Amino acid sequence: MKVAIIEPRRKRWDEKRAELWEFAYITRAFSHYRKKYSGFSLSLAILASLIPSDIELKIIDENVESIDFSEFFDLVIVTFFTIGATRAYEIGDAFRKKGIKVVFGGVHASMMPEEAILHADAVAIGEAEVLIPEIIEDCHHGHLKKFYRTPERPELENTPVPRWDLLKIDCYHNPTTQTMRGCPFDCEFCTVRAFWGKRYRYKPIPKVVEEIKILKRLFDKKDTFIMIADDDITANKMRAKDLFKAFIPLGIKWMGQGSLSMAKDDELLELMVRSGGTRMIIGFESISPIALREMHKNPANIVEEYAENVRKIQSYGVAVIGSFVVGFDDDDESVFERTANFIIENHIAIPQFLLLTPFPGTKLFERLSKEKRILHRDWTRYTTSTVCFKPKKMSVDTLQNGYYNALQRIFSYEGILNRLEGLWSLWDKSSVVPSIKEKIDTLVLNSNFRDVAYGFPHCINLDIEKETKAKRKLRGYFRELLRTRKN
Ligand code: B12
Ligand code: SF4
Repeated sequence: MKVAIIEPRRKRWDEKRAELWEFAYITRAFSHYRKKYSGFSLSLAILASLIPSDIELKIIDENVESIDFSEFFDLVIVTFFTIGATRAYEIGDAFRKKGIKVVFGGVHASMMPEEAILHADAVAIGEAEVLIPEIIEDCHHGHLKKFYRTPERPELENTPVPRWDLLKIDCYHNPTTQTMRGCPFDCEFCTVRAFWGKRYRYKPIPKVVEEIKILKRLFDKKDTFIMIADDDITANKMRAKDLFKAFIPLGIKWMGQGSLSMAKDDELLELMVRSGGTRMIIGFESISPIALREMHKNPANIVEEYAENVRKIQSYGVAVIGSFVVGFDDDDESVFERTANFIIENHIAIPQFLLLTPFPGTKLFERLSKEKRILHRDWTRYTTSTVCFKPKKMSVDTLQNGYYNALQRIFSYEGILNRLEGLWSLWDKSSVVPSIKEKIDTLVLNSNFRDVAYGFPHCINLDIEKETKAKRKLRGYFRELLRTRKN
């Protein structure tokens, strides 16, 4: 049997316009160091680990290579999120036209199986570890079922080591791994609880360490930078501390996701930084307590404590990738300026400023569908920078343009300068002073987010003189940092 595992190219809805989520922006950002794609989907390596060794296997990440549609396979497995769905359907159609069996899986297909099955022979709903063996067996005997689903969720003690070695490692900047699954919270806009369940499932720490050692060997770098794809690596503080202690001797740098509750635990923050945790994605989501309540956000999100939380976390030398969303039902036209002000005044290192997007399978999607507020199902536009639903307290245009305006303000030269000067002065006083490289990274990442933000329709009038001055200052910092790094 010959099997292909494919991750579709994330297709732009407008070829001329880059999107914030594009991994390419990170590629450009890091081009000072190396020109590589920033990361890969972990599912490629996990799916590969589940295919029996007597099966001929080809892994194709369409983001770094093209698909040869003339090649024959007995089975093509396609894995994708919503952003990849449109291209996945094209790929499914193309292989099926040639009589090749196609199976879809991943979050989007699991949430929209009836849609996905129109372009595949089978759709897998759930986690690969449980479903792949049955799919392979059925394919081998020539009778694939239409849908594969199981309520059973795999424990992570015995899952096979992801086959990162089968990926085209040289094409990627940094690897991804995962140490836990599940989330007990149920934020209205998120698919995590629906897909992974409400119970935290942990990979044993020695297993995580072994996997990281494999990644280090494969990526062959002294300070391998690893993306840890957990939804909240700090969810269980005791476990997180043990995990970070185990990371320290590995000599890695890593980024992860965590909740604001980390700000309350100094020991945790210190271990995090000592273990190489230099960037943390944190979901602030909204600066409106009403919106937070309505979305059922983690109780650790207390708006009055945000400013102190950010200051505390960044004072440890961490760059906060702060995720802020606008478009909630409680948001009116004032939300843009208030949110942009908060981000700039509190020196958020790398803002992730997004439009609320009703991804399928979320309670938000369900509610807005019932209220007939979903505008379309063109998944290429589910980018988190394009309005896909009718907002409650403003028009679609006001939300769209207000978003562009605030985004462009956050990433104006003045906005970047204010944030980074504030951040770096905090870092300079930190007991764990971040390396020059981290300062360069924040600058470069911001400048590349800026490129994307200003690729969107211009919705802002800026003081040209102030902008020119700020730009000159940022350039000066950049040159100085590069010089210091060289010496
Ligand atoms: C890490 C992460 C990121 C990282 C990506 C890093 C990287 N290099 O991969 C960053 C921060 C860059 C990121 C960005 C974004 N992300 Co994100 N991210 C995640 C997160 C936390 C983990 C992803 C992951 O690696 N999971 C582990 C892998 C193994 O899971 P998996 O791919 O789903 O595969 C499993 C199953 O789906 C299944 N499976 C998959 N394929 C197949 C096939 C078959 C045949 C079978 C049987 C099973 C199967 O088995 C696998 C293992 O059990 C998820 C939430 C989550 N917990 O999944 C959100 C998530 C994927 N992100 C999400 C979103 C919205 C985004 C952004 C659009 C946000 C933004 N605007 O910036 C961008 C888009 C990025 C992109 N280009 O696709 C949403 C996607 C929702 C959706 N319906 O598509 C998620 C689900 C979170 C949420 N809020 O609901 N993200
Ligand atoms: S946004 Fe975070 S806290 Fe909320 S359900 Fe998703 S993973 Fe859990």
